[in-house]
Amino acid sequence: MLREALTNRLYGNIQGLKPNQIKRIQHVYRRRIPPHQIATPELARYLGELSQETGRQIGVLVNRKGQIEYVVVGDARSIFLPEFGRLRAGESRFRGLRFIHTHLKNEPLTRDDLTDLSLLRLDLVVAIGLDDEGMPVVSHAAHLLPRPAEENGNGHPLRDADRAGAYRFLDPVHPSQLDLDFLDLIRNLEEEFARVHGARTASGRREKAILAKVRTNGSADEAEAQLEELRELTLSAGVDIVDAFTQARPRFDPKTLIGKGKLGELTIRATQLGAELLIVDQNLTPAQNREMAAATGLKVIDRTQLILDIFGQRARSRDGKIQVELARLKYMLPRLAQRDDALSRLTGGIGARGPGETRLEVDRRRTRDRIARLEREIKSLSRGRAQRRSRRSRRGLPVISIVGYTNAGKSTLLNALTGSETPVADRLFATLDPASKRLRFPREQEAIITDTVGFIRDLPKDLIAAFKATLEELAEADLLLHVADVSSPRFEAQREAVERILRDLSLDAIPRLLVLNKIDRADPLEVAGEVARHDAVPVSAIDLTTVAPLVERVQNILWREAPSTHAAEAIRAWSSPDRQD
Ligand SMILES: Nc1nc2c(ncn2[C@@H]2O[C@H](COP(=O)(O)OP(=O)(O)OP(=O)(O)O)[C@@H](O)[C@H]2O)c(=O)[nH]1
Ligand SMILES: [Mg+2]
Repeated sequence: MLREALTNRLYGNIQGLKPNQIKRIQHVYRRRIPPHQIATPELARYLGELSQETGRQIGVLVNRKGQIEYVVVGDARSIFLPEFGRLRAGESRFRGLRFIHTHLKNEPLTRDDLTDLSLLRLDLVVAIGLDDEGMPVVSHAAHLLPRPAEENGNGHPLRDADRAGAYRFLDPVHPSQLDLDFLDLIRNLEEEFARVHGARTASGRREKAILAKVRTNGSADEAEAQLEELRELTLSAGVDIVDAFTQARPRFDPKTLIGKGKLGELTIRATQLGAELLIVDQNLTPAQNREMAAATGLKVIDRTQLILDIFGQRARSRDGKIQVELARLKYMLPRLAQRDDALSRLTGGIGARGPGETRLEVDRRRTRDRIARLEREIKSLSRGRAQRRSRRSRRGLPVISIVGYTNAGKSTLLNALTGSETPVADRLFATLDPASKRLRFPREQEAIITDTVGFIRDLPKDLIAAFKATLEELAEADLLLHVADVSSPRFEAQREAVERILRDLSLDAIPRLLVLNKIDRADPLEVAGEVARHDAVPVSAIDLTTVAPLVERVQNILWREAPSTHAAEAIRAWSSPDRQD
């Protein structure tokens, strides 16, 4: 029975076709396939005939009712599917569309066919191989698999994506013998996908991520170390990692950072492992983020957003919350401005419409208003802190600020020095709010010692701006204790990153002392080398017996062995020449 065609719009390469050919290709929309069948021999013949005549591949996207939703024209060797919304790759359902198209030279499924299958999560991809007369001779078909296949079958060469075991090839048969029950097949597959993913999500509701890093220059070791840091950041954000990889490329792909083939592979992995997040070790432009999300169906998170998320989870005090929110809004704003066309592009062609322009205008204006308000609050915050500082400096106590890479042991050291119990944790950015404590030295001397938020390589600039109030505190310090984890394989890179940030914040004029922490876990020879190289002090902040030399050294710096507090005053003035008190 014929039904009214949904549309007669043709997609793809229709230039140069004769009006009569266009009309006959449009007639393909009138065909219908019984739901249990993959394709009918009649449809195969008709597509073959049109392909033969035009010298172009012709394809159809068929829904589960057997209706043809799209008719697409390619060229002699390839065909491009129209842009339609991607599904979220974490889902266990497929697209609900299968792609059936002709191959003029009876080629087997191509790499592009298989990429479309996985990227678009098609139900099935079918190539109808034609002979020289345009008669269908064989159909090649493949579908996705929920887990790596043991065998590949059918003599198809193994490629990377195959090794990931992403799809199964059906036996090539003549189109009239494609008698597999399509609906049965797809239902079983979807159930299996759901089982695999369900079993994994049942263990907890944490999100799952695949990590990716693109290496354009620098060594493989360095890239590996950076990926390791991304791992720690991800875990600190409370996200599970199901896979991670680096890709070496001469340069970033300007649109999607990662190459198209790799993205396809990654989407397959995400589907198999039930991941819904893709976390990349680069900072993405809003456009790149959009492209990558569209290409993979995954939520894409860049390094800045990951760090912002961690900060968001950690912020406890009012100050901390305001600062983090400001940073997040600033990060969001340009992305918000892009959202309308992103959505309309993503939903284009499938009917659903994105939110209207007005709604987004409102969102943007509200965001800007809120940013302005938060900035005012932060200004007043800064003033409050400045007042507190000046009260403190009237009391004449020198200020020591602990700085250093996140997780270096800053808070642990503060606790060890002052006998306090600032929370400590083996995760990144455990401390967000600076805590100030009194530190009593043996010779009746006193100082204020402050713990700060940890630093990290490529600290997002919005975050630095937002944490200005906190970081300003550092400018008033008489001594910066730079705590570094000497047991880390990334010690040198971390030490340098901190030095760079101090320079960027114009804090490098303040006297500072490098403290090599976690010596209990480090090689003593290496520690000795670093001590000599940087005139540093070794400690193990978890072992109180190791901190005495540090206390001694600090005391000597602040008071230059002079026993009176008057001298301390003098030295404080000496040690930070540009303070205006
Ligand atoms: N083995 C060993 N572990 C240490 C030492 N110092 C700190 N740690 C551990 O390192 C982890 C991080 O310590 P924190 O004091 O929270 O580090 P932090 O520099 O304040 O980190 P953030 O606040 O997250 O920037 C904790 O698990 C500490 O117990 C040490 O000397 N030796
Ligand atoms: Mg801390």
